[in-house]
Amino acid sequence: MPTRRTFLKGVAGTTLVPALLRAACAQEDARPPRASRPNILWISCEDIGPDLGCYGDDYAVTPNIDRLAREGCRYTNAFVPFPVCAPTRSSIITGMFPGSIGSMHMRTKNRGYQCVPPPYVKCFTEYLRASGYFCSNQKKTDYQFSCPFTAWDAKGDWRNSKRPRGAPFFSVINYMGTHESRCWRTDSVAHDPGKAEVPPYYPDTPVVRRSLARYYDNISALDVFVGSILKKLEDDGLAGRTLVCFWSDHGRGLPRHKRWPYDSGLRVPLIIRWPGRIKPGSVNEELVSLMDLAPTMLTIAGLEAPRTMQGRVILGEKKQPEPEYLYGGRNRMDKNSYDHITKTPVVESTSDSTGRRLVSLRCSTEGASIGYLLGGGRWLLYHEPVAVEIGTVLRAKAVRLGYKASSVVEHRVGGKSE
Ligand SMILES: [Ca+2]
Repeated sequence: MPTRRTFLKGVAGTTLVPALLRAACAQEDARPPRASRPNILWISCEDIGPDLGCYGDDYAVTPNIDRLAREGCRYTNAFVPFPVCAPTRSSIITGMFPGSIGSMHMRTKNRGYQCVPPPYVKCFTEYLRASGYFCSNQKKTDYQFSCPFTAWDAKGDWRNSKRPRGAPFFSVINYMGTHESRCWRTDSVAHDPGKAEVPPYYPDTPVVRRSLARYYDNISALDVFVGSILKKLEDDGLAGRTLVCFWSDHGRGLPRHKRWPYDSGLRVPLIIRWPGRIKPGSVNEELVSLMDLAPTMLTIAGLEAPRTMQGRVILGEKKQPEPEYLYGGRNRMDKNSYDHITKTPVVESTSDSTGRRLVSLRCSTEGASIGYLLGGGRWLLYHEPVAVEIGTVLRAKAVRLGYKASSVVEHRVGGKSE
């Protein structure tokens, strides 16, 4: 009978579909009884540091999150590997450091390319799903690569009608209301700007104070949202057998926090409630990375984490020792498109010995394919000078695989060398 290790090895191989089918069948026998497989609910949010009442922040109004901490464990040294959304989210979903899978530049989405992780890298939810978990995501992905169709069953939460009756679930609900873009409007704030604590690296001005008040207003709205999700879980009678994990994807969406690899950008809140398994009101001071969540979720679901995962198991029977260090960093921020746009081709025309006009094209982006179009014809790959009539209009553009195409250059062929 295949073991779980051979199951994971098979999933990570090149014969993915047959391996998944074989392994999924094997899991019906090999996996632990269903009762030992907890439901898992992640409530994630954007762009906040541990600026919550339960972390000792008196300015924050967060009764629901504070209650979650009283019922679970509050991690005081939780960090993300990169201080910005997409690289960190690529790390959370794969259990890998962004710099080791090519996802370190912010951001690939809408930039015309995506990162290509090593072949053994998978979204950990692919393993959960193959083992029988119903996995739903509401709804942010932002992984730096296109989300594979094998990663999620549906959007929404555990109530989704696609969930098989009785199947354990893994649901992620992401709250966008604390994103940095929601801090820009400061015309009306509920928190008293005069009571905001201004960090020493900010000027103490009304604009700064109102921005901080807005930031905390958004956290209060997040808290209401968290309370509604937890109530929904309780209403469904699931709170006692569901692990709840609350986290933020990086620090404050304010200058010197988000995008910067100081504690202000890398340190995040992390609270985990697991009834019967985690002592209520406990505090964990270990160094923990959100990259650790992937292998941790797999092991508490009764699976083995692939050895290639760089995160560690922070919870449960397979818990691994605290590391001496965590690694964090940053790379390009919102600038990487400059290097991934193909350069526009250069057009030159000359005459050959018979007086014909010959058009030559070249592109300074190594490896780019140059295409040309004559009149109303078709785009063709350029490979040698093209003979044309004087007055012909030639259009050209280029593209390198994985890059955005260049802009189009238009050239009317004249009678002299150009
Ligand atoms: Ca974010």
